[in-house]
Amino acid sequence: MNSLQTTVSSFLLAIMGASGCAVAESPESLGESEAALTTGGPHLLWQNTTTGELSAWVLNGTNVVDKQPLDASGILLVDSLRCRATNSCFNLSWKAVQTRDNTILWNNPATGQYQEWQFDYNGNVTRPKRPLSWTCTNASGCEAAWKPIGRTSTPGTGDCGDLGCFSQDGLLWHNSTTGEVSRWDLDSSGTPATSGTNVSGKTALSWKCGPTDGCSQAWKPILTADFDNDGNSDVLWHNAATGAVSAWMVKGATVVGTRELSWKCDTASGCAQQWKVVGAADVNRDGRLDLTWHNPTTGQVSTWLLSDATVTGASELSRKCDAECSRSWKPLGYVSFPQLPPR
Ligand SMILES: [Ca+2]
Ligand SMILES: [Ca+2]
Repeated sequence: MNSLQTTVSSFLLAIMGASGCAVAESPESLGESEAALTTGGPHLLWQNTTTGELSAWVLNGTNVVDKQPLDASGILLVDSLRCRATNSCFNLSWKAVQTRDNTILWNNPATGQYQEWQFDYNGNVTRPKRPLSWTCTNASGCEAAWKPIGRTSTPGTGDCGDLGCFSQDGLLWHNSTTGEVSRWDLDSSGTPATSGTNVSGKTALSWKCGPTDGCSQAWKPILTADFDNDGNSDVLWHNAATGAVSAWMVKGATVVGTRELSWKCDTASGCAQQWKVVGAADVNRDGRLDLTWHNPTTGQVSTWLLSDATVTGASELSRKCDAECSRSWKPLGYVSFPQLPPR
């Protein structure tokens, strides 16, 4: 057995060793003492694809301490918002693109719209933002050609004023036919409901991943996250054939290099078929991003703990979402709850 196989096998052993079974039951309210645990994060957000219900596993490191329901009652009076947790519109119309901090970005493929929710310390959705000013529709050919990868941040540059440089938000896309990786730049001016919803333009990254060099056949973009904590969101890719998981390290719109993780998840070992990336967050709270996977068959949720590109070990959550659970629930990604207000 070569070192690669050893690495894959030891990963599988590490994440498959635990036993036990639990499903994501209906959400429960948290007591006051438990509520204190819900501030900050990361916590793992799930969606019931039948009912649309949202529920978070509240994490204390790798221990799941309770669930926090996401109650969308705060938005029920907003007639224009066609997706809410009290009906089944999620699986019919709107699909989650990415969670980040206390936000969820949704896409309606029928209209090509993208819209963000913000929620408060109780998980109530308080601020459904206006849909982004650009759409990516089927009619225009955009939806077939371009897939959203995730939200991005880019540090501000130039004369930033007395308050310092604000980061520029964006939404990154990949066109697997042309190879282009391009960002919608989001204008952060305006009211809280409109800030970040005006697409001011688009910016192509300096590297492409298309079919001419074999890239887009082998590599799929997984998510965006800032792996080196420099304020620029990086792009994580997975090659299921080789198992390689590698990030494009980004500065502004320039890809300055790659960072390949020391562990792999390939097809030959069965890993790539069984495990799907859930999200990147600092699960063990050591200041470095980690990468979390879910196995819908066994229910395990396991995290590669990262130190730069080195995977230092795997850490499995205390709760599982197995095959029965996975028929209804799917992980959307990590969220964090804002701090409780002062009393
Ligand atoms: Ca970065
Ligand atoms: Ca970490």
